[in-house]
Amino acid sequence: MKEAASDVAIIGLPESGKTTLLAALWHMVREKGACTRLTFAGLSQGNYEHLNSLAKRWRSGKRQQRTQLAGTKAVSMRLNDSLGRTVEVSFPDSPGEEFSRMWERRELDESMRATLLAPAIVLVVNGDKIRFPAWIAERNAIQRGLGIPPEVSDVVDWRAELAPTQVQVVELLQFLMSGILDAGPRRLAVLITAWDVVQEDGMNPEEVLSVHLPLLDQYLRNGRDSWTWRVWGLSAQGGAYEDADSGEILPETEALREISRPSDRIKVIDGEVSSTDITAPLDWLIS
Ligand SMILES: Nc1nc2c(ncn2[C@@H]2O[C@H](COP(=O)(O)OP(=O)(O)OP(=O)(O)O)[C@@H](O)[C@H]2O)c(=O)[nH]1
Ligand SMILES: [Mg+2]
Repeated sequence: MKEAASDVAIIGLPESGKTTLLAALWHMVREKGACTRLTFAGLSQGNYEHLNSLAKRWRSGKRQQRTQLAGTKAVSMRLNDSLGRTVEVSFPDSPGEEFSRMWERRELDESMRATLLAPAIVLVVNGDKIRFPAWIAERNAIQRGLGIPPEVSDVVDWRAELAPTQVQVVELLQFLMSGILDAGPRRLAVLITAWDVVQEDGMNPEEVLSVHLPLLDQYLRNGRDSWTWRVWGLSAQGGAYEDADSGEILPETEALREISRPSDRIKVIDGEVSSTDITAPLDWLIS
């Protein structure tokens, strides 16, 4: 007999890799013979045409289009584990701006509220697009000291959207643990995406978290909020995609297209171990 469905919500700032993750996940769970811990049980929300077109783009090595506010297509799929338990995985598949807005204005879109009450969260952070802290006051002082007039200075006034990635992400997690979104203790899988780029530093995912996102690392380690968490590296593409709009051709993208089974492009890094099972973090979330 099946136990009650668990729920997982996927969240992440703009361009963190949510749609690419959805495309690769859809490909994997729909591909015959793919070896994944969780297998496809059904689609609760969303349509096959939309998902198939995301997966088709993914297979042909093309970047996903930026998710637009209008025409947002929420997706919920049911996956089964080996014990017959069902997990319902929900992608608001809203643009990341929706999550930025939560941090910038402390506003929450009503339609996202139910999804964000999920007992388990996947937080997607693009390891190739981490915005590091910049000491604006210091840079202003240096430019003034050098006599650079303000009109040619490259220092801009602070705006919430310019805050470092880790500040935005920690605030987002705190938001999920307070007020109307407080759903008690929860599980959290942090996925550091674009791992094919990040891996050049030679660190494992925990090390990347502590070196490149130390505020997030400390927030999670110190248990200020009740997250039971783990971190993975994820390359849902397997490598860099060329910018087709500018006519770019990248040997790296070509090489990816030549891999005979597209699912072999995927890398999921758990500590020092690499696999192609993109469902592994989801399986941990419900274990
Ligand atoms: N190198 C590399 N780049 C990736 C990978 N996954 C995603 N990206 C890139 O990251 C950027 C954002 O990916 P999306 O999947 O569109 O991100 P998103 O979170 O859906 O973005 P919004 O919908 O705009 O919020 C794109 O330029 C992708 O090509 C990866 O595994 N490797
Ligand atoms: Mg998207």
